[in-house]
Amino acid sequence: GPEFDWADPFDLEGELREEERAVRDATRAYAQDRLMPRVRDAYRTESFDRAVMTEMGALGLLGATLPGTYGGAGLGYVAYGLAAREIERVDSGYRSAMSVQSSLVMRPIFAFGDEAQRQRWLPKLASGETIGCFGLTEPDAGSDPAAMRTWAERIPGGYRLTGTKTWITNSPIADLLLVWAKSEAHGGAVRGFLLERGLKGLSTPAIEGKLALRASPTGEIAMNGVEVGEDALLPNVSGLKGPFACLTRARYGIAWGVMGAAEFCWHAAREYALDRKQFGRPLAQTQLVQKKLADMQTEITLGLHLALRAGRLMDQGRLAPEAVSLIKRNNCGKALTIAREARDIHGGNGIADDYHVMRVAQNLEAVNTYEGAHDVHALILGRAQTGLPAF
Ligand code: TGC
Ligand code: FAD
Repeated sequence: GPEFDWADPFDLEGELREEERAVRDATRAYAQDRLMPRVRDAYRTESFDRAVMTEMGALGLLGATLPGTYGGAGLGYVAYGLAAREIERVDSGYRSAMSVQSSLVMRPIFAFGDEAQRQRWLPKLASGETIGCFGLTEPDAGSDPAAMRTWAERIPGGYRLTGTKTWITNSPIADLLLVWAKSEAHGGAVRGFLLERGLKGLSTPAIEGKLALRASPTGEIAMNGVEVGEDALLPNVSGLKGPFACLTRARYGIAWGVMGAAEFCWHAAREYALDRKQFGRPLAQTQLVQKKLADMQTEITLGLHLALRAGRLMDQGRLAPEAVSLIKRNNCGKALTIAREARDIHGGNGIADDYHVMRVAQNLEAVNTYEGAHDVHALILGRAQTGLPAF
């Protein structure tokens, strides 16, 4: 009869194309050889090695789905998802860096920028020489970005921006800050502006003391009358659908990424339970632990296969944003539960960073909140099936 592969029960591998497997293998080798040895200390000391960006750039992981003309690798969405899974198998913060640069900075410049903006920014973002960030969230506008207050006043030849963005991945180290603001010249509509570090009135203080995603810098973008020219405006999108369209792609990548984090925890818990003996037998030979491992295997298998289906649909332009909400929500929630269980199976050792599982669980707390909190995605799905917005 057919053999059961406990690690891949429904043959995900067999559904992948050769070039997708090649991207996955190259990313896995990089992540395990270069990121894994750095992550414990990076997390301890809250430090992010800028070289990670140029390394990812050299591998073609930044803006990977964009065409080669702008430095992209022209990959499909399944390959992009597989790469996110491999990077996040090490740390959600490294996947954050890849997601933000690719889906939240390069994609909008490609889709909504003019040719001059594309040529000026995309190749250097693709190589990782330039680091970008995405400023949507504000202190009083998180789940509800429509409540944003950042204002772009019309001035001769350009705009003057005033406001504060917060919880912005990579803002403290970004060279290029994509900021969404309500624009006086456009009847108060939300528009995207490209701000360069060094502008007068612009600062990016770091948020200190995070207990999640410590290997990923997070900060504010404070704009105190920052003046920019007309060429800072992204000309080809108006309204919240601009930032939301970027979020759809980033959320898709997260749905894959968190499954990598969950797989790390599952495999670590299984190995630990096989090695660790209490009451005269391995922990793995107890019913409670076996049930936990079976639940992990089941949820990861379901989550990965749905992520693959999502990627195929996205490549065909057939994946609706609501479907992305479903998979972002479910995969993040399930990954978080799995990471907490894996931490528990590790006993006291589970709280030590050498065992990694608690770092992964802490990270997933944040991933379950950013890019649309778990419950907010439930409300998106509730609206989609009842027609009634309950936000
Ligand atoms: P709503 O009326 O629903 O939509 C306004 C306009 O936008 C369109 N739209 C979308 N378009 C494309 N893709 C999507 N996903 C879209 N979602 C909505 C919509 O059709 C409409 O267009 P139009 O032409 O009619 O104007 O707006 P709402 O204000 O009612 O929205 C409610 C809600 C909850 C869905 C939305 O505000 C939301 O998604 N909130 C969550 C906020 C969020 O996700 N923030 C993320 C910030 S970035 C981040 O966290 C990065 S972390 C990255 C990392 O480090 O990896
Ligand atoms: P709130 O909106 O205040 O929500 C708090 C709680 O209330 C959540 O549980 C939520 O589900 C719940 N809630 C909210 N509204 C409702 C409702 N109507 N009904 C029921 N429950 C509700 N933003 C960016 O723009 N760019 C970035 O790069 C970025 N990076 C981030 C990195 C990190 C590490 C973190 C933690 C956040 C980042 N964010 C970023 C911000 C992130 O998108 C927001 O934190 C998120 O959207 C939630 O907003 P909030 O924190 O204001 O929470």
